[in-house]
Amino acid sequence: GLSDDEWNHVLGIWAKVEPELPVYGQAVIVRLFQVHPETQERFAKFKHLKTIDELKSSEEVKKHGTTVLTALGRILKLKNNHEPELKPLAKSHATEHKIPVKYLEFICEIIVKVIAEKHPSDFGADSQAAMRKALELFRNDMASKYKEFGFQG
Ligand code: CLN
Repeated sequence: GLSDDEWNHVLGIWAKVEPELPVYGQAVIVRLFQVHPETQERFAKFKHLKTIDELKSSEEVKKHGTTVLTALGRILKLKNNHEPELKPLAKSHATEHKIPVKYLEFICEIIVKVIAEKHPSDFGADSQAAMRKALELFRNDMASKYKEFGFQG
């Protein structure tokens, strides 16, 4: 797990992200689809969006980005006790959406980059390291739940 100090860093930066969750959510999803186009293929509802402009102007993309970051925020706020929030998410991503753990790595890296771009002065080395550690914990626990659901990820 993370130390109290590390969680303070994570939740401190998250408090700055939260008022603008749709803006961040949209930026994360658009960037993910640009950098890792194979991730977009997993979304039946986004297959029709072909260009970067279409992605950027899609209300659905914004809405989905908000959903993703809202869920992630709930998990982060539970700190080391995220199991109750994480389990249903692991279940849907393993059994319904069948999302490889590798894709979770992709999105986590992009989340860190997008926050770093938008909040350069509030997201220093210690905060970034703490956030990376929190996201790694999230991914590792997703991966072990995946296995419980019989998905190798
Ligand atoms: Fe996801 C749906 C949270 C990463 C693919 N995702 C959802 C829902 C979330 C959610 C809440 C709606 C409820 C549900 O189905 O369950 N996703 C997250 C969080 C992360 C995440 C939190 C990581 C930070 N998801 C991913 C990716 C993966 C993916 C690794 C591919 C690219 S990013 N997620 C999906 C898909 C759905 C979904 C395909 C179903 C979307 C739909 O058709 O509505």
